[in-house]
Amino acid sequence: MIGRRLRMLAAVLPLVGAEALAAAPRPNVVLILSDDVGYSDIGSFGSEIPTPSLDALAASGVRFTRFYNGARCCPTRASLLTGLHPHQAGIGHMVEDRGFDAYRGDLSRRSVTLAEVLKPAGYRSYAAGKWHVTPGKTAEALGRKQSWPLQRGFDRYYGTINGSGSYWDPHSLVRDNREITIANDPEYQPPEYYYTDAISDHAVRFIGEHTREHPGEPFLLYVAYTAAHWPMQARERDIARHRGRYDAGYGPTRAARWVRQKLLGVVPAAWDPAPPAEDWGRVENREFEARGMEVYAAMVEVMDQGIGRIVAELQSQGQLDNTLILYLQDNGGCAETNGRAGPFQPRADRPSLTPLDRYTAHYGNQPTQTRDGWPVRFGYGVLPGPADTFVAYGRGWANVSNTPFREYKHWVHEGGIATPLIVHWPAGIPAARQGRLEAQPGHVIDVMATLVDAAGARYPSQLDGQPIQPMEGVSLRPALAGEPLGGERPLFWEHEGNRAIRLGAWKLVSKHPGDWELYDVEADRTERHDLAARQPERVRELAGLWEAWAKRVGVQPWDVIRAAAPPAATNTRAKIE
Ligand SMILES: [Ca+2]
Repeated sequence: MIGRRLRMLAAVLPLVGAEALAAAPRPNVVLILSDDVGYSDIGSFGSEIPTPSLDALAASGVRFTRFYNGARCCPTRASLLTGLHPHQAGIGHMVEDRGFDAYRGDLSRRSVTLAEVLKPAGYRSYAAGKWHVTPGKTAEALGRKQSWPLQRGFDRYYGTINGSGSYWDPHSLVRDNREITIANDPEYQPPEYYYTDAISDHAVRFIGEHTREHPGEPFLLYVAYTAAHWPMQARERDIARHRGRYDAGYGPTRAARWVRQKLLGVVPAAWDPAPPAEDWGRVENREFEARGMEVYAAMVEVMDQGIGRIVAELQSQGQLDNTLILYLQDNGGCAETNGRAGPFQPRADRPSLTPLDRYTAHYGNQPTQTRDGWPVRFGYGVLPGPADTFVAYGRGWANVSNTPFREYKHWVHEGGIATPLIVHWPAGIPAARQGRLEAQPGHVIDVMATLVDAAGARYPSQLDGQPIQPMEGVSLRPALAGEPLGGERPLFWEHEGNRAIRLGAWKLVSKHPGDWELYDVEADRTERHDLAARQPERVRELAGLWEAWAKRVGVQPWDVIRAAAPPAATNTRAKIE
C-alpha cells in the first residue's frame, strides 16, 4: 500500500517541474549505453582513462551521481527499453526460457519499447550495437527474429543480437532484419574491422541519413556499445597509449580515482571506500594483469572517441542543441573469470585451422578460431588484445572500476548497480544547471518516462490488441532544472536471488543466499556498516515492500530459476547467404 501510494505520488508530481521548463521543440534522442564499465571508469567520475568526449558532455550537461541500472546486461537493457522492471518485460534473468512468463528470455509483448512509443509521436528510430533482449546464441534462435529491433519499433539496425563475443569478428551480427558476417556485408568494409568502431560508424551514418532523408523529423538513436565487456580486445596502437600506466597495480589506481572522485564531488569524502579485492603483492604475473587493464582502458577510450564522432556529426548537422543525449552503463565492473583459468597457450607459428569463408557465421560467445584460421587462445598469462586471444581483466581491476563501491556485475550492492548518468541537452537544460551534479536517485526504468515527457509522446495502454503494462519510472526532466522528482519512492532490484530496495536514505540488500543487510546509503553508500541487527523494525518494513514488489513483478526463487536452465549452447557454425 505504501509502495502504491509512493508510486502514484511520483507519477503525479513530475508534471510540476516539466511545466516550469521552457518549451522546446521535440528533441532528438541519442541514448548511449556502455557494457561492463564501472562507476569510476570515465573521467568525469574519477577515471585516469582519457574520455574527453564524455567529459565535454558532462561539463555542459547534468551528471546524476545516484543513478542505477539492473546489475546485468539483459535485465538492464529490458528495463531501459521498456520502462518496466526486467521481470515484467520477460527478462527476469537472461535470454534463456526458464519456464515462467517473467523469465521467457524474450522481450514481452505486454511491453513497449522506446521506439514503439516514440513512433506515433513522429519519431524515426535507429539502433546500433548490442540488443540482447531475445535469444541469439544459435542459428536456430537467430532464425526466429520475433523480437529483433525492427520487430520492436526501430527503422534501422546494425549490431549483435546476442551478448559479448569477439570485437574482431562478432557473432549474431545483423543488419536490419538480415544476419550477416563481417566478411559478406557489402555495406561496410572498413580497412580493419573493430566492433566498437563499427557501432560508432553506423550511429554517425544513421544521423547523416536521417537528416538528409527525413529533415525536420525527430529521431531516436540507441547506441549500445559492447565496450568494455570481455574479451579484452583492442588494436595494438590503441593499447600502446596506456602501456605502463597500470604497472603499479590496483591500489594506486584505485586511490587516485578515489581522490579525483572527491575533488569532482561525485562521491562525498565521508564515505569509507570498500576494501580492495586483490593484493598486487601476491600477483604471480604482473605483466598479464597490467596488460588486461591497458586493453580495457583502450576499449573505453576508443568508445569515447566514437562518442566524439557522434557528437561532431550532430553538430555538423545543426542538431546538437536540441538533441537529448543520455550516457549510462548497464552494470558495474565485471569480476567474471572468462579466459583467465587454465594453462598458458602460446601462439602457433602460423594459422593452423581452416579459414572461415565469408558466408560462414559462427555462434556462441567464444569463437574457437579467428576468421583467418588462428586458434583462439586463453589461459593464465595470455596477453590479451589481438583477435586470437579471449581473456577477461579479472576481479582486481573490476574492484578498481567500481571505486569506491562493493561487489560487481550480478550483485545488487552498489558496485553492481551504480552507474553514471550524463544528460546533455543544451536546449532543454537551463544554463545555470549545465555542468552541475544531481543527487536525486534515479533508475533505468526512468528513461522511458523521461523520453515520453520530452517528446510529448503518449505511453499506450495497449498495442496491436495486446494490453501493455503501465510504465514504472518517473520523468527525470524536473531534475534537469534542479527541481524535485516528486518525493521518496522505492527502487527495487532482483537478479539471481540477489535482492535490494532503496527508499530515501535506506537500502536493504542481500547477496544470495545471505540475509538482509541494512545501510544508510546517504552516510555510507559504500555499504561498510550493516545496521540490520540494530534496526529490525526498519528491516521488516523494507523487506515487506520488497516482497510485495517481487510478487507483483513475478520474481521466482533463484533456486527454481537456476534449476530450470536449458543446456548451454555450444560453439557452432553455419553458412548464411
Ligand atoms: Ca553488461
